[in-house]
Amino acid sequence: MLLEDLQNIEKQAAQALESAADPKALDDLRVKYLGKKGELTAILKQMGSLSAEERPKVGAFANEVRAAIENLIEQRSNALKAQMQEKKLAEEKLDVTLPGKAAPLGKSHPLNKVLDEIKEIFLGMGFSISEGPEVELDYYNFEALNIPKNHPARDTQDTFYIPDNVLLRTQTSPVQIRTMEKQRPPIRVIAPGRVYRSDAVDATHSPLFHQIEGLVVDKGVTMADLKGTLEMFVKRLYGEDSVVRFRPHHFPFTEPSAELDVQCFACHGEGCRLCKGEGWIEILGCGMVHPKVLSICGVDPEEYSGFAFGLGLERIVMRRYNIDDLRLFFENDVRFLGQF
Ligand code: 2NL
Repeated sequence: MLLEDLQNIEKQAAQALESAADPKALDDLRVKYLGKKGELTAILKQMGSLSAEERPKVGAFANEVRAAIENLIEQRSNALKAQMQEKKLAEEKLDVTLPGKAAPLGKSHPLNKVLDEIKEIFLGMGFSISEGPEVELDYYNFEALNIPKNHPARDTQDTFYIPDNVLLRTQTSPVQIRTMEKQRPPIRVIAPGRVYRSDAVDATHSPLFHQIEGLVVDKGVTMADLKGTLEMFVKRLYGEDSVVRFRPHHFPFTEPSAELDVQCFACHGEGCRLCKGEGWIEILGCGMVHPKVLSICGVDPEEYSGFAFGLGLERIVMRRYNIDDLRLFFENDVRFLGQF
């Protein structure tokens, strides 16, 4: 009787396991047949009523049935795992021959394109690139540059002042003043960056624009170094056949001071629309660093001398790409930016 029951349990278990669809169903069946309160255990509990002769036979058979069911569970479990793995692989199937999704590529801003070119030229001449704060102290923007208190550049009409001697820098010279304070000569740096002036926006004015300043300080630096370095810069930027001239000028922070013009590349000095009939195009301002400025920065003007220069980036880029309105640089219309 019990032997028959055991046989039935094995048969039922085998059938049920056959249709167990997932690990949870499989575990439920294991509990149902082999668990402490399971069907096999229930049979074993009835063995007390058996004769001493029958008991070992039923016991041995019960063990066989348990082993058989365990074996079936194991097999079913392996089959389920294999099935799930196959399903997972099918779901993750990837066609590596499909064409990829093209990422829309951005472009460098025209100001950055030309700035990168200018940086390369000066890096090639042994300069390094320095940056500094756009919110500056009055001291670094004006005072240390020997710009007197009554100088028109200091006018509140032109400069964005923030209370307590703080302002938005109107040139990148403060970066170079800070460099001289920190670093002993020889110094060869350029300082590109944003500068601010309180101007109304139109085709040629913007309250934010970009400047590149340069500074060289060492023993025995002369006007010849200034002229040679800046002429070489212009030739790298505009072509080796460019013709330059230096015109006397005045800046409070340099003495002597000059402006550098390049001969108009459209009319070769004849005078045309590009150079507004001048024959020459103004590129930058420059000069020998004023001894007062060196002293203020803790550099002994008896021992060292230097030259400095400054140029506006926007004007150079506008001429390069024939852009007639400064506002285009700052509106960030992709139809404009995509053209360079
Ligand atoms: C211009 C003229 C110039 C400088 C900038 C400078 C900086 C230091 C000391 C002396 Cl730390 N000078 N900078 C010198 C001459 C001209 O800029 O027209 N910029 C647009």
